[in-house]
Amino acid sequence: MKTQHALTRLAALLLATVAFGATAQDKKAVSPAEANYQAGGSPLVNEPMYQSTNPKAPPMTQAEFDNARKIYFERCAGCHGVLRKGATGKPLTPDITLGKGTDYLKVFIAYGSPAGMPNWQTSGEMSEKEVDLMARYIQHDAPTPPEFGMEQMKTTWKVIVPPAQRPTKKMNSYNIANIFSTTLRDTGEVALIDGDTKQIINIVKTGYAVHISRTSASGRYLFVIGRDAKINMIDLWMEKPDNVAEVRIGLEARSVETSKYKGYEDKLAIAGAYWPPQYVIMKGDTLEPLKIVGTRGMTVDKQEYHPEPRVASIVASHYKPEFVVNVKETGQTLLVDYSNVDALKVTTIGTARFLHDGGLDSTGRYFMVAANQSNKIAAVDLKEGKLAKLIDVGKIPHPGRGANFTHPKYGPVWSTGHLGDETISLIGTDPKKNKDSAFKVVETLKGQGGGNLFLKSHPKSQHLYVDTPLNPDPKLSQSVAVFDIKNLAKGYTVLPIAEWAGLTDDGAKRVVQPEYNKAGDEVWFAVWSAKNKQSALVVVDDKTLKLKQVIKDPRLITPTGHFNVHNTQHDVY
Ligand code: DHE
Repeated sequence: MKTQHALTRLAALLLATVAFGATAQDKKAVSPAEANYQAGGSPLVNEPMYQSTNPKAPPMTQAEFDNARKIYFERCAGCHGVLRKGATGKPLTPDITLGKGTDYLKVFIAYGSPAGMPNWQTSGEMSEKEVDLMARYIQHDAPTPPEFGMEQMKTTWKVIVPPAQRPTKKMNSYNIANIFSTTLRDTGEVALIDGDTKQIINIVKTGYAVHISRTSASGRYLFVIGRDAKINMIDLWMEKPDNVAEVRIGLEARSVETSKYKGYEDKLAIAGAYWPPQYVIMKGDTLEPLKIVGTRGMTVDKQEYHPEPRVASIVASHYKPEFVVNVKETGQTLLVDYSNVDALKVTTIGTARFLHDGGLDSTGRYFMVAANQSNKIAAVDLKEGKLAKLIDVGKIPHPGRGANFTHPKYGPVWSTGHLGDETISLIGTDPKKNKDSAFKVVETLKGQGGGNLFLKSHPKSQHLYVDTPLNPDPKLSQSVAVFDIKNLAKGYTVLPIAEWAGLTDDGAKRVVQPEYNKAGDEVWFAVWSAKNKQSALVVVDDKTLKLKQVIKDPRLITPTGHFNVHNTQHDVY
């Protein structure tokens, strides 16, 4: 029985690799952690969609179709795309799947593939019945979620406190530059925490699973965006900081930013959607949507049309009145000149697929963005408006916004860790004084292991902190590595952050995202447990690398990202 099982699996793997036309990129093994990271649930699961039955496909009842669609948007859309036309995973359209047939597809779904398809049935995540359901579902035409244009946006737009009724000066005694906005992922809230006293100021209702928080140029407003594309605008001058405006800019999204160029401070906001593929420019004081721009278009390499290129990271340039908008599936970085929203000028810079997260170098001139499935970092020159260099790095770079520091030998560097290996790539960013090192990997550090998501340093710190929340070994996912930037050859020190949190519940306790306070002498970490388990924030003294404080509160449910107002406002990282 065992041998038969092993043979079936082998056959399945061979078939799977050959039949879906493996490319160079496919040959790399993908860990379950990486696959699960990409396969995060999509809010599109709740959208009504028309069932288009394909007469050539195996029959399904309406109930079966709805159930399969739900599973698809919960588990599969993140990689295979909303329209199943392929994203970081393979296309699964009927022209391909019908020829394979149900039996073949069942094997593929059940056992996975070395190209990164998870083994849904043998891992216990799907039952045999569900695998059969999915094998039939993907032979039917993909249902298309609705578009989301100006009319729909306007119906979701609310100005809770109009600008004229807002305070004219700061009405509280908080040191607002040192407030932290912490995502409470599964409750659809952010916690505003006083960085000085470590007390919770307010728990603010937001969209579901807020992805990032960004501060306006003046430092007064905080913008957060949920996975469901709902933006909340929080006024930090209020006696108790809270929402003053909200809008939904699509059905699924990850990025929001505000105008930072001189003369445009706090004037505009922008957000990018995963679905529909579009970005939206809004008024900076009310979130009134002004302009929607679609991102459907051609890929940078094969110059093929892509029907759903998702908007990944967005950052505001300090050099020009421009937003830097990174389009994932096409591998195009757009410099959107917002000086005249009615006549938008967009510079399209071909970088590489699939663009994800990134940040500015220490001068703010270069935007360093990860093309994660290409294993590259693109350095985009925001002064000249062109690509400075494409740089090969490790496997699946994942910098967050990256970490800037001065390397003792190579001068200013920007660094990224990797989801797919244990390395940290240090890239020179100073073409003036350190020309030979500019836009090259000048040194590769070895961290604790793969599964890194974020790393951070600070101009006032001597340290570089690297997390590994997606490493399958709990010892690694519950701790962080710290490098002494003056003595990188010494290797790293491990800080047992989850252990320091002293949580009595068992569970994941993933340690995620180092974030400095304003002074740069403390580093905060989230200890992220399941919704029904206790979580915490752990504050480390940056000088001594000793535990400074643990913040626990029953309201701190599933904390993930946390953003210091000052550091986010000034792009200090
Ligand atoms: Fe993120 C940044 C997309 C999974 C926490 N994440 C980003 C950005 C993008 C993105 C495009 C850059 C935004 C910007 O700078 O404008 N993230 C995605 C996904 O598509 C992915 C892989 C799967 C998904 O379904 O969402 C994904 N991300 C996660 C997580 O599982 C994390 C750990 C928890 C969560 O919220 O689901 C997570 N992502 C974060 C955080 C940042 C982020 C904390 C901001 C980092 C920073 O320092 O700026």
